[in-house]
This record gives sequence, C-alpha cells and structure tokens, in this order.
Amino acid sequence: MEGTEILPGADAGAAGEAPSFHGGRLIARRLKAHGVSKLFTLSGGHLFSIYDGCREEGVEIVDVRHESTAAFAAEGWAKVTREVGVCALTAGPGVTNGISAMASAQANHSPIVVLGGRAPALRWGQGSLQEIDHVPFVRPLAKLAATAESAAEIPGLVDDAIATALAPHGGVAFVDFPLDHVFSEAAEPVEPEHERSPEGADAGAVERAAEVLAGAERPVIMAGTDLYWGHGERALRELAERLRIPVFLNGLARGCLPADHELFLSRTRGQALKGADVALVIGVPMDFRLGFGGSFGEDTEIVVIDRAEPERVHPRAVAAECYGGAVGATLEGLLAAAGSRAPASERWIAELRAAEGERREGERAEVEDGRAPLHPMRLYAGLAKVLDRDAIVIGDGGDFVSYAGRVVDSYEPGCWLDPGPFGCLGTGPGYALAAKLAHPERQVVLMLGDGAFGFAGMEYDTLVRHGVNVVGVIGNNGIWALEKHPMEFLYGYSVAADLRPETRYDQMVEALGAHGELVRRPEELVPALERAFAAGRPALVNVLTDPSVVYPRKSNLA
Ligand SMILES: Cc1ncc(C[n+]2csc(CCOP(=O)(O)OP(=O)(O)O)c2C)c(N)n1
Ligand SMILES: [Mg+2]
Repeated sequence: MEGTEILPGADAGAAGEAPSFHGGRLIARRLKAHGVSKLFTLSGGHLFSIYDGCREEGVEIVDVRHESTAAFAAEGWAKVTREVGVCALTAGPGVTNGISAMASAQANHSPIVVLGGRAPALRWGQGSLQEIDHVPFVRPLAKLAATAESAAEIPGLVDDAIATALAPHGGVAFVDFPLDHVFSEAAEPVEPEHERSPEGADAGAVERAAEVLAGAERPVIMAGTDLYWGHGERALRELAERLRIPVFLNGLARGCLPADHELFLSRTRGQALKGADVALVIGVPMDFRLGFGGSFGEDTEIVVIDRAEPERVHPRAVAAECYGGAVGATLEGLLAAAGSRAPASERWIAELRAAEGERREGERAEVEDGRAPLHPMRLYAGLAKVLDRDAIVIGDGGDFVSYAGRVVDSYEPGCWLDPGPFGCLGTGPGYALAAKLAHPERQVVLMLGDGAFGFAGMEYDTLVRHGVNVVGVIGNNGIWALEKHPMEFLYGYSVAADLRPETRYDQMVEALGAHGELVRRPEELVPALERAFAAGRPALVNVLTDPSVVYPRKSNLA
C-alpha cells in the first residue's frame, strides 16, 4: 500500500508504511466504506472492539433487548432501504439467538450481514466461555458463513460478506471474528474495485417471453418480493399500462403499483390467476403462496421473470424464463420486444374490475361492524383513516395480520413489511425499530397479535431509550387465533391456544416509558390512534378484538 495516506487514528509504523487498525476498527471502516450507518446489536465482550471501531468511524450502535431483534432490525433496515442491514451478535448464545432471524432474512432474500463474536482461536477447543463453532449450523441458513482466520483477513471478508448478501438472490452473510484476531491489528488493504451493477435477462430469453405474451387476451402479472429487490417498480408500471395487464402483488412488491391504480387488483386474485391465458410471474417463487403453481389455470402459460435462477425446481412447466439481477431492465426489454401491438385485454380488465368491486362491497358489513370487542376489519378501517400515503405498516401476528394483509393498502414500495414465507412471529419490533430509524419523518405502524407481542414486547424499552416513535396496535383477542380456530375445526377442541383475555399491554409499555391506550369499543379507536401518533414517544394502542371471529382461511401448512 505504497503511498497510502496515514489516516488519523491509525497506528502507523515508520513513515510510508500502510496504516494498521485493530480488527474491530477494520470491520467498521469497511462497513462505513459501503455506506452502512447503523449496527444493531446486544452487548457482549466478544464485540467490544467492533463497538470501539464503530464509535471511531461514526457507525451508530443501536442496542436492543434480544439478539433476534438485532437481526430482525438488520433485516428491517434492508427491507425499507434496499441497502444491506448489519447486526453484531455475541459469541455462542448471541449467535444462536439470531438463528430464526437469519432464516427469515434468507427466505425473504433480504441482504443482511451478521457479524458474530467468537471465542479466541488461540485456545480453540479448550472450552473458552461461549465457545462453539457457529459456521456449521449457520451455513445452511446463509449464503456465506465464514470465520476470520487473522486480523489481516478481516477487511476482505467484510467486503465479501456485503457483496454476497447483496448479490441476487439476496440473503444472509455471516462472518465471525475470534476474540484474539478482532483485538489485534492489521494493515488495511487498498480499496477494492466496486461491484458491477446487475443487468437484466439476456435478449433471447426476453424475446421468447415476448412471443408468449403476444396475442394474450387475458394476461395477468403476479409480482412479489424480488421485483422490489430488483428495483422493478417503474418498469412494472410502464409494462402494465402500455400492454394493459392487471397486476397482483404480494410480499415486498406491495406498493410497487399504488393500491389506487386502475390496473391494481387484490380481491380477485384467485379468479384472475385461474382465468389468465398468460401469467407473468415476477420475482416470486411458485411456493405455497401460489398453490405450488396450482393457483394458475391448467392452460395458463407461465412466464417467469426473476433476479436469479429459482432455488427450487418450478412445480409446473413454464413457457419462458428470464433471469437477471435488474428486474426493471428485463421488464423494459420485454416491453420493447412486445412492440406496439394493440392490447386485447380491455374486456378481461373490465370483468375483473367488476368482480373486484363486488368483493369489496361484500366486505362492507365487516368494515362497519359495530361490535365490542372489535371486529379486526373494523379496526383496519379505522386505521386507514389516520394513515399517511407513505406510512410504513408492519404486521407481526396470526389472523390479525392476515386481515391486515387483505385490507391495508400500500401506495409506495417498501411500505408493507410482514415476516414473509418463513412466517416467524416476533419480527415486528425489530422491523419497526429499523424502519423508523431509516425514515424518521414517516409514520411507522406496528400491527401485533397479542401472541406475537410476547416474543419481543420488551423492545418497547429499546424504542423508548432510542426515542424511536413507532405506533403499535395490538389486536388483543386473548388467543392464538390462527392456531386455535383451525385446531377446533379439525379436532373439535383446542389446546395450547389460549392467552389471558384483556391483558393490559398498554400498561406494560407505560411502565417502560411509552404511551399506552386501551380501546374497548369501535368509536374509541380513531381518537386513541390520533393520541398515539401525537404522543411524542413510542405508543401502543391495545385494542380488544373479538376472539370468536374466524378468519376465512384455506389451509396452507403443506
Ligand atoms: C416463532 C413462531 N412460533 C409459532 C408460530 C405458529 N403461529 C403462527 S400464527 C400463530 C398465532 C399468533 O397469535 P397472535 O399473534 O395472537 O395473532 P392472532 O392469530 O390471535 O390474530 C402461531 C402460534 C410461528 N409462526 N412462529
Ligand atoms: Mg391473538
């Protein structure tokens, strides 16, 4: 590293030598070089040098009350910024506590880097405190799982971890740092070359997709999370508008076409996917959410567009496949290849629109339901009255969130966060913490089942300590409804499905320094929400909801 300037704070030897830093500082310097501004963590001595490095380099340390939240917050950061999210988990139990969050992020293709503490290499195998080899059990959950073998390796490993997490499909990169290495010093190598930006799918594949689409009379777009990761929203809109294709969105793609766009539909998904002659399946695998391909008609021709090859074999034949990291570029290519043919889909659109209108009309009774405790649909209708167009809504729970998924409208990308296909309860507080830190000027609403609240409710302490004014809303039905109702349906009874009725979670968060509200009757809801948003501190609106409401669910366990 001849000629490298000796930076302030670096320990340089004789003039002209490369500056060297301790391992934690090397980590922080690489994070900073990649634009990482926050490190989510829970303390442990194995991490002290990373903290010291972050402090020196100006990477903000956000400390939480459970490592799962630290990792969920890293994922939440990724979800709302489309940048890499980073957490640091201490050796042994810190890393094991982060496992569910790593599995969630991996399933969501969320780019996160998990930095692990690790017992010293010098004494490896002799039974140091918190000694365990994380790599073998993290590897199946991650794109990369590695241990730094020396301080000198650290910068390169951190660069690799960030690049690996971000490369399509995005996911988890884990690196742990033995105590002795992360506390020793090494030189910082020259800045590596920057990654090339991703490209769209190759022209031949796009041409083939355009051929399949040509002449479609009942086309449909079904787009999911990787549309969002691939920054495809602008191109999606243009494609849909120019070729007149109705659009259905799930996962993180929600909001990639605003909910009030004339081509956006949600209530007619089953009918539209079954009736389509051609379906563009963009950025979403044909997993249980799409009936393993069975949600489409038998004769529907499927065009798959994604950021990378699928992780699982498609469960049914597909007519064309286009893979490239930049989904937007692929969609632009498809539009160009489709040319200026006149769309033939107006009748189809009108038919779906009419059905959509009828279904929404059919929900009116639930939306206006005056019962106390409340019907969840009434709760969501009340919430819609106080939400801004760019509010970020986070769902963590069972039926309460299934209802939310039906009713809460998204108008911009990155405004709806749910746990995704791994379905892990307890994601919400970490997501909400990160979302509000990333967008302090926007409303961040955390929808919680009362069961879900139990996993990470203590994070209200984190929100209060860091002044992160999230508004939580509990659908408090006193049960694990998503399990209780199906079990009763199958067995005629239920076990392990009850919680305490009317628990005062609002008082609990008040004890932690937040603002609490209790809502028993529908007319109390909107004023309570307004007070919560105006409270100037984190708030929780504890809404008693009716446990006898059964969500109309199709089984999706298999
Ligand atoms: C970590 C984890 N444990 C258990 C489950 C199984 N599970 C899914 S939904 C649910 C019930 C959630 O209850 P609550 O949050 O109160 O919402 P409700 O269904 O009552 O609206 C359970 C136990 C899960 N998905 N994740
Ligand atoms: Mg519940």
